[in-house]
Amino acid sequence: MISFRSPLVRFLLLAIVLVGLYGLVHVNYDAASDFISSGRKRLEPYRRPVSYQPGEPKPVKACFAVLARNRDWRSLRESMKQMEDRFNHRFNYPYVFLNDEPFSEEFKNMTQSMTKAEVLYGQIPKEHWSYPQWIDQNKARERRKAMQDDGVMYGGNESYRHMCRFESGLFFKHPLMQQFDFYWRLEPGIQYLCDINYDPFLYMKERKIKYGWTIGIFELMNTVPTLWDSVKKFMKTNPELIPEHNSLWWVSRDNGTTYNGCHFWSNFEIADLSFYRGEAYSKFFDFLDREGGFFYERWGDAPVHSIAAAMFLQKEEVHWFNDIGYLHPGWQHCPSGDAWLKNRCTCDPKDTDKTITNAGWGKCSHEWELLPDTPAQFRKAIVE
Ligand SMILES: Nc1nc2c(ncn2[C@@H]2O[C@H](COP(=O)(O)OP(=O)(O)OP(=O)(O)O)[C@@H](O)[C@H]2O)c(=O)[nH]1
Ligand SMILES: *[C@@H]1O[C@H](CO)[C@@H](O)[C@H](O)[C@H]1NC(C)=O
Ligand SMILES: *[C@@H]1O[C@H](CO)[C@@H](O)[C@H](O)[C@H]1NC(C)=O
Ligand SMILES: *[C@@H]1O[C@H](CO)[C@@H](O)[C@H](O)[C@H]1NC(C)=O
Ligand SMILES: [Mg+2]
Repeated sequence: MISFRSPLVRFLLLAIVLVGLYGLVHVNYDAASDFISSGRKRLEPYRRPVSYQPGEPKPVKACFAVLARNRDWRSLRESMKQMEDRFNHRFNYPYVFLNDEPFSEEFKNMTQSMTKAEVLYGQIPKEHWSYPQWIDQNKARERRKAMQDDGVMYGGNESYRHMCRFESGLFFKHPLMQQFDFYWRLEPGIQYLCDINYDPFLYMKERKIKYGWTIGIFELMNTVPTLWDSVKKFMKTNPELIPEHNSLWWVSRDNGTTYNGCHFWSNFEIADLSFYRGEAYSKFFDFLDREGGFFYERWGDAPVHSIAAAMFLQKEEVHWFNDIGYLHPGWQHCPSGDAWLKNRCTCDPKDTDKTITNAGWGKCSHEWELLPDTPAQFRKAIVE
């Protein structure tokens, strides 16, 4: 007969109760972390709450950063609808909208009504959306004309250049951005193709990841004819800013002689703002800005961010969010395998018209996975 006075039986009952309580608490935590870390070095299971409320302090001071014009509100509602449904209705990270003009009441109405999270609207200071005094504006105009005649994409477009310069080196200096440590860029007219069941900001912060991406692709080289020459000049004069274990091999496969065009497609990017605010990136952007290529050519923020990440960060500090399905008109990244089913993806990984594959334009993503250490010879070649 079982006696409840027996110390053994009491101990067993207590153990059963404790195990039960442990289970109850853990149902509330997200199992996705284990899933996404498979394939990487397995980390200690991390207990993370599945949701945060609007206005509640988050484990990471982070926001969506959205550069937009007033007329973009309709396609932004599409993007926000996707972001909210796939991710943010549970996490409620705030949105920061920035514009070179004052936002209209209509824009504010039409965007804030898409989320219960906090929304902030800011105007870009004039000096962040105009010509620095060292730029020859006549030369810039002639170069735009020439690039347009040569059929360079957005080659004749002046505002596009201010946009690329702003996104390259200035957005994180806006007063509204100062309260944040991480940002996730959101553009009009994009789609999120799978559920995101965990907090990518927290994922990055825990692992000290500085830069996250989902599409790696080749650049149109006629937009950046002399960018790599400038990068090489910078590397020679600032070798102390380039760590031994960098990822430069991803952007140059010939020991630094040429740029292969690989870049992270920055219309999606999640980054630790301390990367941009730090000494290395600040010096790099100021140097490029002086070189003039944002206006005399059409340097994009994507190659600028990407070359900087390859140059200043170690491979472990850059993360491919392979499990995040994402479409920006032109290309999509569609996860395959278990993630596709589990995260309720709606894209077709075999739709090669849109889906980045291991060949052609998508080769850069694939090469990241196989990236060997940058050869010592490379370093010698660029800094000596
Ligand atoms: N405020 C403001 N935002 C701009 C301007 N030009 C572009 N943007 C924003 O900058 C981001 C990038 O512009 P996009 O037009 O999407 O450029 P893209 O992604 O290279 O090209 P497509 O999307 O293929 O047209 C978007 O968030 C735009 O809303 C501008 O002149 N003013
Ligand atoms: C903003 O929305 C409110 C109610 O939703 C409406 O009354 C108002 O007219 C709207 N304003 C503009 C400029 O769209
Ligand atoms: C310049 O580029 C933007 C895309 O960022 C586009 O919306 C706009 O129509 C272009 N302007 C001209 C004059 O081509
Ligand atoms: C890069 O340098 C290494 C070491 O000297 C050499 O073996 C390799 O062939 C070089 N690669 C290219 C593409 O120049
Ligand atoms: Mg776009």
